[in-house]
Amino acid sequence: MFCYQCQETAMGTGCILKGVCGKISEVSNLQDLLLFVVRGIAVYNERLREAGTPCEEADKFIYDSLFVTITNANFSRENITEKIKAGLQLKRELGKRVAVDNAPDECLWDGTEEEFAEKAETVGVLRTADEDIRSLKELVHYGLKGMAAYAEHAGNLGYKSAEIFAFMQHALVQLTRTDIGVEELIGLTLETGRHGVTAMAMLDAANTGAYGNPEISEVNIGVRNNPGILISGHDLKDLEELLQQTEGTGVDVYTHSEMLPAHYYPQLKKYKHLAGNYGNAWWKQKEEFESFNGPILFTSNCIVPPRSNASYKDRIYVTGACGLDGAFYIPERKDGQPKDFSAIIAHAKRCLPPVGIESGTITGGFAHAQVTALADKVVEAVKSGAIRKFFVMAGCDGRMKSRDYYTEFARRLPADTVILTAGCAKYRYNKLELGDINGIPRVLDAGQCNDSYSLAVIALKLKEAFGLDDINRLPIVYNIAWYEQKAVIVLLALLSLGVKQIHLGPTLPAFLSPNVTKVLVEQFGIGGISSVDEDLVKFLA
Ligand code: SF4
Ligand code: SF3
Repeated sequence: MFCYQCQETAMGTGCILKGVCGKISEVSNLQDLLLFVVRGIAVYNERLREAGTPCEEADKFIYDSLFVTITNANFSRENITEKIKAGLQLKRELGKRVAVDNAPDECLWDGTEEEFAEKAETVGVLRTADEDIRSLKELVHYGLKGMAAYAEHAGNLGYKSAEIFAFMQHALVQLTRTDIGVEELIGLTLETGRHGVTAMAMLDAANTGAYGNPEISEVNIGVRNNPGILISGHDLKDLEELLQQTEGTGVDVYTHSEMLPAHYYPQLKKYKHLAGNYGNAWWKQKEEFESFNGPILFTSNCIVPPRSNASYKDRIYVTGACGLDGAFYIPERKDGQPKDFSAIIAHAKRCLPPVGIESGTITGGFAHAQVTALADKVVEAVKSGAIRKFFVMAGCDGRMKSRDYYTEFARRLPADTVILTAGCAKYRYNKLELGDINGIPRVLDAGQCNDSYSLAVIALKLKEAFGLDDINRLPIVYNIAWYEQKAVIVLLALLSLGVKQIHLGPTLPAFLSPNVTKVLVEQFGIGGISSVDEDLVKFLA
């Protein structure tokens, strides 16, 4: 195996024996093979689209499979093998509908399951010899994975975009080319960012269309005395259906990690048995799931495969793009019917209530509409000097000790600064007592990682309010923590909006070659982080 798609990659260079995330070599290779098949499907479907007859099943298969290969979503050998078989079948059918001249191996190869392992070893990241081409191809691939995740969540709410599907497939086709050069790939990277903005805007429209605009909300972080189901990941449709099916059953629903912002939506917070948020960011789940006592549902990343002796091992349910051997899989919706959560609800009823690990509340709900409603107050606070600077500290959390930097940085920011956040990065500082400025909390949580879109909208609104011609003249510093590939699409989206001087930590991506890093530094002023002391001086200057 060779995988270097996330921030925790082994030795900061690449996982080669087993993933730090727990992904075994065989599964990593199968994911590479799935992506190879997906690229072949994209070639056929692009031709069909040109002919005006794109295959919808292929659109869905492509974004779903990209999502499956995102860090910490799917660890199941069986599930990914089945997906490859389904992909090969789909590819055969598409091949009957359209001819492709000079078809790449991605189109031509059609092996049996016995041949998967051998083929998989030849189609991964290292298939590309040139390190800069490889770096840019993977950068685009990872951006597409993030975009696919957002397309899937929006799709679950009935929002689809032919433009996004066309772009994703166009980009995948470009990635099959062995003659593509650095300049073309840089152009493709920027285009990926532009379409990332569209995908995030679409998901924002889907979420707010279905559940209303997030509003300032207090979320309980303690527990009640009923059995509970803990729901993790990012899919709000799954949560809504679970809430509907648990209503009146005596089972409470708690959110975990990236599901926390569900509490900010009027149409989700109205459920009285949406009891609170349990625990912290994804990487703490091994200890926190023990004491939850009830079943846990993963609707997307981040899963940490449990230890063999974990008490909660038989309480894990997965759905959507998730996969974990030994976990109970809840099938997709069919014929417009909701998913069937009866098994997990019955399971919860047999369990003890959760044991509390915290108490009190946290506040969030500062997505773009809510912040816009407060715009006058915010602008006034900036003009009067009460707010000196905003720090966008969105992104991901992770288990590396070096991420203590973000807690320390937040703690030591002066009292006239405000943190704008989104994603699970917030768990590094959202329970600190950082106070408020004239009633504006010093940590404004816009939501999940995909709601980073809100932060961009807020920046554009502030630019307008201050009559500036350049988004980079706002008093905003970007100090972003990344981990997986959704952070990659967020980064590319911000670059496409013209945001410069983004600081990325705790380490720069291993998949950026020295030359590609140089381009990002020269063209966009991207930089890493250093010590809290140094960065505070530098960023406040
Ligand atoms: Fe390693 Fe990250 Fe890939 Fe997992 S996803 S195998 S930790 S680089
Ligand atoms: Fe977190 Fe996995 Fe990225 Fe959605 S849940 S931000 S890491």
